[in-house]
Amino acid sequence: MTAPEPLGSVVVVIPTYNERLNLPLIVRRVRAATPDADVLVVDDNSPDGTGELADSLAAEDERVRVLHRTAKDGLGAAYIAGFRWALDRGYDVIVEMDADGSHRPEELSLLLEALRDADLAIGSRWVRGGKVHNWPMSREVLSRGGNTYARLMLGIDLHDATAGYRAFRRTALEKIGLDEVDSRGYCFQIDMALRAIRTGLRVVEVPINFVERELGASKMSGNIVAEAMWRVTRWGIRGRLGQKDHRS
Ligand SMILES: Nc1nc2c(ncn2[C@@H]2O[C@H](COP(=O)(O)OP(=O)(O)OP(=O)(O)O)[C@@H](O)[C@H]2O)c(=O)[nH]1
Ligand SMILES: [Mg+2]
Repeated sequence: MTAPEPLGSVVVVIPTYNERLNLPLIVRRVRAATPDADVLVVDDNSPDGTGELADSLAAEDERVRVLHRTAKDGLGAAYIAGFRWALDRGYDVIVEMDADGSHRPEELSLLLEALRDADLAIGSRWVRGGKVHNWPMSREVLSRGGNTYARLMLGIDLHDATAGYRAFRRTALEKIGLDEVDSRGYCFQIDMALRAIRTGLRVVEVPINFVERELGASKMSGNIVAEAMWRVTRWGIRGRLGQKDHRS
């Protein structure tokens, strides 16, 4: 048996918009759980001062970095900016993680382990062993329903295509190509998963414990759900018409 290939340098990208209460907690947990990983906070000029708080965390810890953007432009755009930053600096593994504690840093090692045999590891709520904690039934119905719709519409074998806890190999992001991705809300996650699968990358789902945020406000909105619905519908129809390129 050959030894598993080393994964290399890791950066955890954390997008923030008004996460002042959560940011110090999540950064501390990431640093404790994976001391060798760097952290990049991508802040969209949060009115509550999250960006300045991120700067002070970065001043205390050289492994913490901050990317400031000028205005709220959606989760997808923030991640794309963070991915570009990470690729430019040569990181081998790029992780997506919410700031609100829903994605437990203590489970990051599970994703990184799974990435040894994959190009993209997705922390999944809806595979055997996956769990959600403190979610109202309405959110569970929305997430399960959205995932079932995406699976049937797009013909992909993923149970949690909207999950936002992910680890990519840099080569995966390079192959996917970030220039054409313009999904804004959590549809961004479906978009990236679909592109990964259609590019022929190895995608695995890892069961996680997803914990509903306790502090701060959700950014989920009707617009975000609507964007996901119309984009998935359009990609599904294009796929059926044989147009593999699902660019919007
Ligand atoms: N930079 C940036 N971050 C964002 C933006 N929208 C959301 N985020 C961050 O993305 C992460 C996920 O956002 P949430 O509001 O938790 O959305 P969600 O997890 O789908 O919704 P909940 O389950 O209700 O928490 C959090 O860290 C947010 O601060 C944005 O426009 N820009
Ligand atoms: Mg959340």
